[in-house]
Amino acid sequence: MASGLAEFVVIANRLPVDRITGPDGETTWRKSPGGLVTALEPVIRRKGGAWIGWHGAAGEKLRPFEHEGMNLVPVPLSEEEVEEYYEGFSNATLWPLYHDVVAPPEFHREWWDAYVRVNQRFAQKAAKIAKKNAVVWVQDYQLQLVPTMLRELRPDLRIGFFLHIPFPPTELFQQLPWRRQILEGLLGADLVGFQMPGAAQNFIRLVRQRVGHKTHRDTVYLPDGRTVLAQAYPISIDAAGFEELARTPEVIARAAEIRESLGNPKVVLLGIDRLDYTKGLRQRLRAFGELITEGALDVDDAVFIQVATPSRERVGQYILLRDDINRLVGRINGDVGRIGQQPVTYLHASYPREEMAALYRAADVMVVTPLRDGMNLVAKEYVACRYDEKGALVLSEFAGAASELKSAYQVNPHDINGMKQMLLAAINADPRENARRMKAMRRQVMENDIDLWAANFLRELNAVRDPHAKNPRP
Ligand code: GDG
Repeated sequence: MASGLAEFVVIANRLPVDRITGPDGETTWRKSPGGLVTALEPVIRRKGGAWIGWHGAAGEKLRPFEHEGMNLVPVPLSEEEVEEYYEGFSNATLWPLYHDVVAPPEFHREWWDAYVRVNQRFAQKAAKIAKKNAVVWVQDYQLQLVPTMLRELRPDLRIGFFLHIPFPPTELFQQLPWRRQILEGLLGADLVGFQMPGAAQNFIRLVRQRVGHKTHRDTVYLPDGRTVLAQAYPISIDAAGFEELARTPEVIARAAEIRESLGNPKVVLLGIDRLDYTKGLRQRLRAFGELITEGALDVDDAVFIQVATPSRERVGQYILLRDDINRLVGRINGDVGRIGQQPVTYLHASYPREEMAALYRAADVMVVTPLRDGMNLVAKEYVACRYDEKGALVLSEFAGAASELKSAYQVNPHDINGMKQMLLAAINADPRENARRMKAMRRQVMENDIDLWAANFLRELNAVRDPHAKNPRP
């Protein structure tokens, strides 16, 4: 991508492609699955935009390249930066801090230094490729300093930021030794988007208390006359795409095959998560295990499939969690299983989208029980795949999705007894009751898809006008 040409720039920790090596040793790029890419790709194509991100290999420098009509601009990270900026500050400091401290965050000054350095690198790349007055959209917690760094380099740009994870209340955020710098970093944006209105309010309150700027409702008034809007944009999925996939004969056949291979049990329960301590895997498996031990569910009748996609495998808390879940699954299967009858089918692996759709179709009860989650797309994907209006969703009230999916069987994942009751309620409900709930949830998910999410955010970002700007935009 030539300098100064992009009218629209997305900045994210990762590029939207994965490198794959063919049988002949040739490497090519493949678009990574995920709603964000699906939503932003058409905008990037239409506007001749670019995506800036790390390409996934430490220590390697790559030139910008084009992939399926998108200009991709790789940002290099050294081995040490991956450890300190990505695994360290992003995933062992910010991630647990922003998720209610469900694991203790670690604070290390060298990690912070790497975070600043890498954020600066991303900002410099964007400053170089963005056209005059271009729109730049920065994504997520790894890049919270980029908005201000970029504004300093390029005051002409219109800058948006979206946080995919929760934004914590003051009481937790203030643990961060660099709390003020993070707030000031975000304030470089014209529009700061969050999943939930409560997160936007947390941010506004912190800016008032910690930085001392004047605020009113969703607006921050900066001393230089600029304003920053903080609003909620609950993210969604490519809902029609998921439904279409779930309707294919291959997926329908595969769903039947999955049930068959489990011995056609009466009830299939399903969990699909990245293997992460925020997802409440332990609580959900314990609840299910107890239902079997106590005889409320029969091991001949009920099977729990848990897919745990490998994630952040070099971060300490994730290594501990993996052992913990292995042990728990082993204990449940050992205690209550019989020959040929394992109550929990545990899969520590990742699967293609088709297999995910087949699993969603095969599941009578989808169990989504995070202790804290920005949104949770798995819950929405399940709903999108159930055009047959069958199946039930058990959903944690601590997932952002809970405020939209009101007809789910909502649970407090810390309350194991409550969760057991709700699992039984979902399993034993009259199918008409479950159809009623599913219909209501489908209305929500099918109407509010990822395209609408991106369009809403970008419309607001384009509408942001600064009455006091020294160089008002044309
Ligand atoms: C963060 C926030 C927020 C999972 N395993 C496989 C696979 N997946 C896909 C799912 C889903 C996505 O990964 C996971 O999204 P979630 O929203 O459930 O959770 P996080 O990864 O924690 O995402 C979250 C999200 O950002 C978006 O803003 O909702 O709150 O934490 O799409 O389908 N996909 C494939 N194979 C797998 O094995 N193909």
